[in-house]
Order: sequence, then structure tokens, then C-alpha cells
Amino acid sequence: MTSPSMVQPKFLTHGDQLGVVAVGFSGGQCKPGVDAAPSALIKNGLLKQLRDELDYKLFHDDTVHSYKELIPASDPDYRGMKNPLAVSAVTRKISEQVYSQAKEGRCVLTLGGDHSIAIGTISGTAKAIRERLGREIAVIWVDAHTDINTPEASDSGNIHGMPVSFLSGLAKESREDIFGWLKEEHMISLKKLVYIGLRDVDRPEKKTLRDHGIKAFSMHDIDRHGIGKVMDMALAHIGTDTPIHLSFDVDALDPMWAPSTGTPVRGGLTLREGDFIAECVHETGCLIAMDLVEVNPTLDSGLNDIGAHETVRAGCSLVRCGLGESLL
Ligand SMILES: [Mn+2]
Repeated sequence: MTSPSMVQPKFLTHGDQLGVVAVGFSGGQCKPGVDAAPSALIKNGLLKQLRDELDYKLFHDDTVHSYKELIPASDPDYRGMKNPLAVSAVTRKISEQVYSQAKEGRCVLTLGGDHSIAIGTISGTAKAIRERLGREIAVIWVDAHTDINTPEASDSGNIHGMPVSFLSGLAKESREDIFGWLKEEHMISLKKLVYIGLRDVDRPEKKTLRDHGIKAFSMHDIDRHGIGKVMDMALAHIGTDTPIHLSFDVDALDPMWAPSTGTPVRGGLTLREGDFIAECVHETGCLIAMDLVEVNPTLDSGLNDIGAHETVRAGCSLVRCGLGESLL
């Protein structure tokens, strides 16, 4: 049983409203199937639960967007990036979709899709909150990876490993059709970024974390302090007076709980630790948007789709916790 949240949202004018953007896009990496996640999550009852159990009024166009019309016939590598035109065009469109929901003063849930889509979601909320409240947003990035590679530093060229570098201005590009559309109003500050759950960080990314003093809690920190203390420290870093965008990559969870994802890494969060992170962010009253990404229901550990089903269930649970479900 669940009941509507008692938490008063600090930065939303319509706490009972939820904008939903369903993004069936997988072009930020090479494995097909992550585009099937929104439908799988919705089929598993997620939106119905948010409406019927958590009492949200949903603002959703009842469409899982594939953005086919934005994908060019030819999309050669550029600065080592794969599908640069497609990912840029799609994330630009997502940015507008999320912005148009966030500017109404409602919370925005985006169901991905691979993590490249965060270029769209976070730029959209950053712009809307600047316009509405004159504030910068904080980002809590829950992930096994930092996704902060620059195009030149990336081994794979997959843009789902680069969103934070474009959002923060670490990676720059003047071509309008390859992320040059990202302007000051879309950007975030590395000072207001917090990572949780890290355990597979590339060498150049480690240097970036150190050079910029980025707040990051790896699995080592969670082992040392416990997730309760880590959340206290993470939220203390952001402060109680800052709107929070929660970008949750399901691969932060251990593959035991979420095996069906493109880049699983052992030694991750339990489902309860993941839910706890989302619950804590909700309790702040500062949440203005949440992404759930990298659920890939077509990748499975083998036994009768159990892995895919469990991953979808885990994703639904994370979202419900972020949006106010509590155990008691
Ligand atoms: Mn990620």
C-alpha cells in the first residue's frame, strides 16, 4: 500500500502534477533494446501506479517517442563520437519537451532510453528553473559510471558516456547540429553535481573528478559509511535550498538486481540502497525532475526473461520511491 507524499515541494508550483516524457532512444550507445524500456515500464504498471496510488495528475502525450524523423540517413563519426547528429537532434528535442513541462512548475519524469538523453532532460530543467526561479539546479547522478568523458577521451565514442561533459561545458562544440545548441541557460555547475554508486570510472574521468573537485561517492564510500551517511553527505553538499534533478542509471544497481542493462558492473547497490537514495531525495522536497535510464528489457541473463522482468520491476520501484512512495 502506498499513500500520497506528505512532503511539500519547495520549487514546484503544482506538486500534484507530473510531466512524463517517454523516450525510446538508444543511439547514445551500440546495443539495441534500451529504446523498449519506456513501454516495458509502462506495461508493468508504472504510470498507473503513479496516478492511482501516488495521486499524481499525469501530463503525458501517451506516446513513446522514437524521434525517427530526426535521425539522419547518414551520420558519420565526428570527433570520435558515434551518431553525433542523431543524438544531438534527439536530445535537443527532449530538452524542449522537458522544458515545456518544467516551466509549468510541475515535476518531470523522463523514462529512457540510454543515458545520452540526460543532455536533453537536464538542459531542459536547468533552463526552466533559471527562467522560473532565477536559480541553478543541482544534479544527483546515480550510476556505476561517471559519464563525463570528453569526445577525445572516450574509448568507445558512445555519447552515453559523455552527457555530463557537454552539460557542464567541459566538452564544447560550436557546430549547432552537434550540441552547439547547448547555451549558457542549459548548463550545470560541476560544483552542484554529486555522483553516487561509482565503480567503473575511466582514467581521464578520474582526473576530471580530481581536477574539478567534483563530489563523488563510490561504492567504496558506501561500504565505509553506509548509504544513510552517504546520503546525508551528498545532500549536505547540495544544501537545502537548491532544486534537484535526479538522474538515475539503473546500472548503479548490482546486476543481481538489475541485470538487463547495457554496461553492467558487479559490486553495485542493492535494490534497497537504490530505493533509499530516491526516497531521501524525495524527502528533501527539492526534487524537480527524475530520469530513469539504461533499462534494456531485451538483454537478459538467460533464464526465461527473469532478468528483464526484475530489471523493469526495479526501475519502477526506483521511480515510485523518488516520487513519494514510502514504506509506512
Ligand atoms: Mn550512465
